[in-house]
Amino acid sequence: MRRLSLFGMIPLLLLLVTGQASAHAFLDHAEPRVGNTVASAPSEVTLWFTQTLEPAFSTITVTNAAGQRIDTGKSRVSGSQMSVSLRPGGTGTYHVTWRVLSVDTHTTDGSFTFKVGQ
Ligand SMILES: [Cu+2]
Repeated sequence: MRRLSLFGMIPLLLLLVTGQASAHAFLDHAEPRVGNTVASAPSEVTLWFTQTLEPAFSTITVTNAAGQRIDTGKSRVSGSQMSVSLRPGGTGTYHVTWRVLSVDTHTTDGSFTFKVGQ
């Protein structure tokens, strides 16, 4: 009986997850890729979202391993894509924090890391 009720829940959970993903702008993928290691410091970070963004209220902040902010502060939005240029930040773990307003007026945010060097 326990096993049956667990299987019964799976379609419901999938429905909830899918419904949420289509209702707001969530991070689809990024360059440099989430959690990845790149050989040299990138000159910009680009994020792709699941919905079209409102440029005025969408931002990316990037800090280097020393915690210094290395993004230029001017995020560029094109459709569901957003980029920001970076100053040289050296090696180590970079933190990317994003906050976006999608065209359906919902705000979402999140963060991830990638590594430079080693
Ligand atoms: Cu939404």
